[in-house]
Amino acid sequence: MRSKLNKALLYGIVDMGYTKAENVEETTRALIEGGAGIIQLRAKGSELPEIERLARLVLPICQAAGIPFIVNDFPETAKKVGADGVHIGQDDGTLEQVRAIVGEEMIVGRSTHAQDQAEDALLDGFDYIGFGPLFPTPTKKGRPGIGVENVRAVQGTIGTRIPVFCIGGIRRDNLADVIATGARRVVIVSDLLGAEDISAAAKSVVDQLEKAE
Ligand code: 3NM
Repeated sequence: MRSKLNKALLYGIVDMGYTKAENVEETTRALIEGGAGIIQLRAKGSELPEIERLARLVLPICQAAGIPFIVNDFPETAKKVGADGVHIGQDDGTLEQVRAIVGEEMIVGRSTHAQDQAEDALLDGFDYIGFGPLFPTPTKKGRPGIGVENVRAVQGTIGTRIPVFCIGGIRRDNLADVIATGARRVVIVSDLLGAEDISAAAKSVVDQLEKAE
């Protein structure tokens, strides 16, 4: 699955803040149909049994499409359901601690919010990073945007070793600007999940990212 991860330009998140539980499968399919190369389930505030239930709905759709399925925040749950990976934040412990739970094969990604954190994540051995939030975003309230100044440097030094997914406040209408600052892979949550046609919206993002390569 690490080779599949390396191919992903658009990282799709099925975020339960924007998706009704009954629409989880439909949303997952639409993101994948639009070209998302990796999918994460993000269910902040949900109880673990519910996260596990949702993960078991999303996983087979990703498996059928042959793309990695990542669980946000919960290594035990990721392992239990047979996900391809887990994503953790800066305060969620070390890679070693996560590997002790999920083993060596699973993809482990890290949120980073500054260039030094991104460099640390590479040195630690994380499989990919999120880098952001570039701009303030309703999806992660209370965090200032870090701006785009360091995107080119992070993409050039770290993004040539492991995938760097820029995140936070990226939308179809500012994607061209973000690409112009050096971003080559992105996570887009609210703009895609709020789109009338999620699949078409995702496809337009992937088309732009492919042209940037
Ligand atoms: N993590 P949207 S920003 C989930 O910087 C998340 O680590 C971030 O959502 C980080 O595309 C973010 O709606 C929210 O802005 C991204």
